[in-house]
Amino acid sequence: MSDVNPMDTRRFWLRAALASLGAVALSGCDMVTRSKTAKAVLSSAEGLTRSAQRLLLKPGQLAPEFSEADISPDFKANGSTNPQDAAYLAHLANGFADWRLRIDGLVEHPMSLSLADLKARQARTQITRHDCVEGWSCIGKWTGAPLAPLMREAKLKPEAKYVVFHCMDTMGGGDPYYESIALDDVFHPQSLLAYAMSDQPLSVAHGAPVRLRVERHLGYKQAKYLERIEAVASLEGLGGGKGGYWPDRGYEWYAGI
Ligand SMILES: Nc1nc2c(c(=O)[nH]1)N[C@H]1C(S)=C(S)[C@@H](COP(=O)(O)O)O[C@H]1N2
Ligand SMILES: [Mo]
Repeated sequence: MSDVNPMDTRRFWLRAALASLGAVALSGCDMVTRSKTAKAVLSSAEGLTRSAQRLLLKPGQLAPEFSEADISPDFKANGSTNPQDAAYLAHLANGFADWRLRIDGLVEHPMSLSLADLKARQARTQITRHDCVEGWSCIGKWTGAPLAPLMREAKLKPEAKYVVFHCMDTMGGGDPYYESIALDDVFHPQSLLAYAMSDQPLSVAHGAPVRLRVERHLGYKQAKYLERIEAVASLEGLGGGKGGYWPDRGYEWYAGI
């Protein structure tokens, strides 16, 4: 068994556990029941993953990429899918012409980028699998500006340890959605500021105008409706202090898969 990749073994174990909970097909994506048991299985797998991934993955290792034929016909939308926040609706109404993505915090050169600025940059397209912690997966095709060159241009100060993604949606008027990643993922080649899905401008449901793709992580890290990228030394002063909307509510911050 020495040539068996331990990650494959772990994935097999996870798949087997999920299959035993009863997998069903829905909307062209893999779906498992949203039972408490499914969530418990998934979150214990996340606990395993955090240490397993740190041991097994080299920092630049890529998430698997798929072919056009693998793309899910109907990629599920989840979480906020139609933000009603006034500022978001105003941006949507004028086609995001005045929308800017700010890059600030612990950087030497703060930036403010229009959608056209982002589209004028180097682009990358990747077909990857999105795994939601609720127990479904879809394969989608994303195009966007790689994060690494932008962050090199903004130039992190030495104290910067994390990058925080601030979103425009507030989940029904509550706390704004946000997420954060560490520097290995900031400079990972598959980390994208995605503005297109299946060669079309990103829909509102999937995060228009721009969302993060950080492919070695679970769905809730894939922050939609971006407006600001902030470099910070610590996650303590933000939101509930756990580095993200869902981590503040009990999910693992390190959502590696
Ligand atoms: N701003 C924002 N980003 C978000 C969410 C959200 O509610 N708001 N939900 C997260 C969750 S749990 C998942 S699974 C994915 C869903 O992305 P999709 O709608 O493109 O499938 O977005 C993530 N990013
Ligand atoms: Mo999710």
